[in-house]
Amino acid sequence: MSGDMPWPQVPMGNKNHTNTAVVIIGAGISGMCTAIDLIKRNNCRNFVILEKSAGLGGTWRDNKYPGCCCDVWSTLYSYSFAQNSDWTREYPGQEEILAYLVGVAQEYKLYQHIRFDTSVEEARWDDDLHKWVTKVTTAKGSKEAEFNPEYEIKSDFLVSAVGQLNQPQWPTIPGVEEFTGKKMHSARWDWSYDLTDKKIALIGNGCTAVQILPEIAKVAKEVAVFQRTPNWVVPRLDAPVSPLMRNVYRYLPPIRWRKRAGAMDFREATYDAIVDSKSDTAKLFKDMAIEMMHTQLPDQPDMWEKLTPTYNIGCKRIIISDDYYPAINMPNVVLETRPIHSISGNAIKVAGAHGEPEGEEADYDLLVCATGFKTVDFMHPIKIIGRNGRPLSEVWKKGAHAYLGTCIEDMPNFGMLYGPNTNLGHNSIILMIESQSRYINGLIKPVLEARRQGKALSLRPRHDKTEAYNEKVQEALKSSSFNDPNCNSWYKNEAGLITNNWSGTVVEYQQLMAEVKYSDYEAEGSGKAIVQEKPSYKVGRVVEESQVSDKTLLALGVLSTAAVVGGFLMRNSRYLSGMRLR
Ligand code: NA7
Repeated sequence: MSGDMPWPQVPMGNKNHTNTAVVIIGAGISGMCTAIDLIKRNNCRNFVILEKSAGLGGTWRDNKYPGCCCDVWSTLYSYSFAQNSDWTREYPGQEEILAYLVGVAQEYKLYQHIRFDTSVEEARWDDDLHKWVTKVTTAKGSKEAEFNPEYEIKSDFLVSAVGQLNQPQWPTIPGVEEFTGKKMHSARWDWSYDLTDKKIALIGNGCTAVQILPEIAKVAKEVAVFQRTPNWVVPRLDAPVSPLMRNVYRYLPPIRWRKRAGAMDFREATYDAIVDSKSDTAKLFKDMAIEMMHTQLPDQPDMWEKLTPTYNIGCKRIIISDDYYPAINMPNVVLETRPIHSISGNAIKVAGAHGEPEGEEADYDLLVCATGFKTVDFMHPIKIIGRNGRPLSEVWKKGAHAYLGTCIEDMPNFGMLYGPNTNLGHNSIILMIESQSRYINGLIKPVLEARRQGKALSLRPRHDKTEAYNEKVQEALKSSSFNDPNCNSWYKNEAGLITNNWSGTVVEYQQLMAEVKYSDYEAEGSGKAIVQEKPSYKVGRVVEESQVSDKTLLALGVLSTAAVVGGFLMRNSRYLSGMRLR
């Protein structure tokens, strides 16, 4: 396998099973993007992707509950360099997204780099070697585990691509662990369980629960939805994409680009609605939400009261759905807004105004916990130990933070994707991930060069730069809707610090990430002259917003139609001339 390619083009072979240039943790959208950029931008195939699951796709493999789909338009939900013309709906479903990711992995020959069923337990920076030492275990019951249950891999660079929505959060309700019926977390769905005619308790009413309810209510005998806090729900306006339009997007790329740029423009324009409760767009979204609720639940003021939030729109993730309220209105669905007191056996007891058990307890066959993820415990449960043996938990004792949401002080040669303060409430996360992947690859470049020269180089973000950056982000977030004290959300940690969301638009972030300034980093090792001689490196940004007028795109559309038709005629000229002869 090692072949005769020079390093770092040579992929890891058997002999280098435990020694590589780059370790990437996670084979989801972020890990795949970083790997593709390593190949394209650094001409590097000397890397390994460690994946805990038995397949790739990350969150799109984990989350396969009924109705699972993305709340970002399909037109924006693909890599900019691998745009998908084949989405069958305006909002893509989980199975289609997973199939798309598998296709991309095949196209870039990523499978040869992925070690499935391989879980990272710990990664420790070795100050003497200038390398990360990553400890992995292989899944119990796998063939690998029979002879190689755990081992270590040394690498020059470490990338965390484990995402923010990775570890399921189970509710802390007394008795939930002992529930005697069937119990599932939304991110661990058991499709072998038949829902037909079952009595189902659905805990939660976030984005996930809202997608699950309409599907399970179709077949269940009864569904009780346990809502703790109401959410703002706006229309989704989903629709199929016809085969004709899919062909148009495939063969006339300018039309696809126009659609994508339009979606980007619209999504960026909704930024105000999310962060500024006094903005016109926030008011527009609120009005839309209320109008839809009143239309879909006509003449039900009691329900309107239960379902209308008292906090700013955007404070929690805005839910996009056309079918949640109609599902709530079904005769076999009950909305329960009293808190859950406890669970015993397969029964749920609710609580009255003072926390005391109230009313009859009800029995359920199935308990669905659509209760989200451990979002503020970034990289949980992996132990990361940096320079001078400093654990990440100590760096983050006041809350997760990173330089540009990507690099962490005292963690040399380390980058993370979808890290602290990089989540969005208004646009596609893939846009942020691509920026981070480019940036991280800009950091990896001199590290690879140093090793190629037989030297070592470590880069870690400067403390003052990290502090100044995060102060600025937190200052901007203070006045945003995310900070509304009237709501709790997965964007904040227990102390109320917003650790998950970015404070600006996507374009602002992309601009910030378009250049790697090595002077923002402490450089150490025999190869440090490499970055001293070239203090910065432009990685650029993917420009997704509209740049050209509709007229120009129309002209491009006409040209590409001519090119397609011309190509067709040339390819078939013999056949066509044969036709003429006959
Ligand atoms: P979320 O958005 O974290 O929602 C979790 C839901 O579970 C939310 O409605 C919570 O109520 C509810 N919850 C959590 N614990 C309890 C208890 N103990 N009792 C009742 N209800 C509870 O997770 P999702 O999976 O829906 O979405 C996560 C992201 O995935 C989403 O934003 C998209 O980006 C994709 P609360 O509102 O906290 O009162």
